[in-house]
Amino acid sequence: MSEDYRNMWKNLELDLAAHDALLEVLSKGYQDIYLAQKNRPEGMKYFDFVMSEVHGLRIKELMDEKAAGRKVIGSFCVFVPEEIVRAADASLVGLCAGADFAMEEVERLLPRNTCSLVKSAFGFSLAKVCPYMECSDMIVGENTCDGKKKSYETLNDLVPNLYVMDLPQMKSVEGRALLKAEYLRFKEAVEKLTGIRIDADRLKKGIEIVNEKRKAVHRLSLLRKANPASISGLDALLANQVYFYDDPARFIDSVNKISDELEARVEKKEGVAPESTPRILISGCPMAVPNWKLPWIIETAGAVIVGEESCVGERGTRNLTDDSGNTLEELMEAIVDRYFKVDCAIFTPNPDRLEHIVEMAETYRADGVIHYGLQFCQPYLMEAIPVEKALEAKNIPALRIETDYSEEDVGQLRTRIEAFVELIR
Ligand code: BJ8
Repeated sequence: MSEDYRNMWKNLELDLAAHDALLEVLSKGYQDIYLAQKNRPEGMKYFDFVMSEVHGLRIKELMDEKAAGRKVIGSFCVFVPEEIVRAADASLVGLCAGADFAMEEVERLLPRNTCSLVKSAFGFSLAKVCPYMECSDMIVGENTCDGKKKSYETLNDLVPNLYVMDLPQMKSVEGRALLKAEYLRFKEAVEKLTGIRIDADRLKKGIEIVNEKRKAVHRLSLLRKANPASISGLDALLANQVYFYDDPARFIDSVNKISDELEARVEKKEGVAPESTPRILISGCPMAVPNWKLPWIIETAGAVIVGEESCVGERGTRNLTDDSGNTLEELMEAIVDRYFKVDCAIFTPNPDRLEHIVEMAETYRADGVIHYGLQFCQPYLMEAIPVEKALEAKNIPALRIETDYSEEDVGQLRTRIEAFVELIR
C-alpha cells in the first residue's frame, strides 16, 4: 500500500491498524469468492481494479474533488435523489456496509436484535475504518424502517454532519406531498452546503448523468435474460455495488464495455455455466460490499443468479427520471414521480413489489426465487410471506432465507440452497 494512501487515511483520521485489518479481510474475501470464479468476462478486470482501489484511488479522487471545492455526500438509501446532488457538482457515495465490524462497541449503542446493515454502518463509523464516511461533507439518513429511523438519533452523536430526510410510508396523495416537500428541503440543504444555486439547467444535467448510469445497468441486466447466462450473478452484483461509488462517466463506459462483450457472448451462446444450470432470481434486502455470502453460496451450489430485485439492483435503478421538463418545478416533479415508484418494503401496502418480482422472474427466465431477508428486518421478513404466495400463484418455486453477516450459518444455508437447486433443476 503506498505511503500516499496511508497519509491520506491518516488525514481522514482513520484507525490505521483497524483499517488494515478490514482491507485484509476484504482482499481475502474477494480472492476466495470473486477471483475463484471461472469464465469471467474480460470486462470484469475493471471492477477487480475498482475493488482493489476502493479505499485508495477512488478516495484520492474524491479528496481531489474536495480540494477543488466540490462536496461529497454520503447516503444509506436509494431514496436520496442523486440528481439533486449531481446538479450541485457534488458526488453521492453509498455508505451502507456489508460486514460486521466492532460489534461489541456497536452493541453498547444498539440492541443486539438490530439488522446487520444498520449495525455494520455503526461499526464502520465507531471503528473509523470507512474513508467514504470520513470524507463525506454531509451524511443523509432517512426515516424508512424503525431500525434506521431510531438509530440515527444515536448516529447523530457520532456524525455531526448528519441530515435526516423524512420519507413517506404510504403511496397516497399526502405521501407524495411529503416526498416533494422533503426533496425541496434537501435541495436547499445541498445548495447551502455547496454554495451552488440549482437551476433548471443544472438539474437537467444532474438527471442526465444519473439516467445514463441507469441506462448502462439496464443494458447489462437485459443481457442476463439469455441462456446460457453470460455473466455470473456475483459479477453482476459487483457492478451494481460499484454503481454507488464510482465516477459516473467511467462507470457508464465500463458497464457499456462489458455489455458489448456480453452481447458477443450471447450471440455465440457462450456462458459462465451450461444452459441446463438452474436460474435464480434474488429478491429482498440490499447487499452492500462485501456482503457476498448468499450469492456465493447459490452460485457454488450449482445455480446461476440472473437478477437482483434489490436496492443494490433493479429496485434501485428500475425507472429513469423524465427530463423533458423545462422549469425547475417540472423537473422536481419528475424527480418526485420517479422516486415515488420505488417499492421498498417500508411502504404499506406495497403491491407493486409483488408484481415486479413476478415480472422479473418471468423476464429473466428464473426457475426459482430466493428471498433474502436480513435477520431483524421486519419490513422484508414480513413481506417475504406475500412474496412467496404471489410466486406460488404463478407456480414459481420460492425459498425464504433469513440470515445476517456472520459466517455461522453458511453450512446450514448451503444445505437448504442445494436442496432448492435440486428441486428446481
Ligand atoms: S429503499 S430497502 S435502501 S430503506 S435491511 S436497514 S429495511 S431493517 S435497507 Fe433500504 Fe432505502 Fe428501502 Fe432500499 Fe431497515 Fe431492513 Fe435493515 Fe434495511
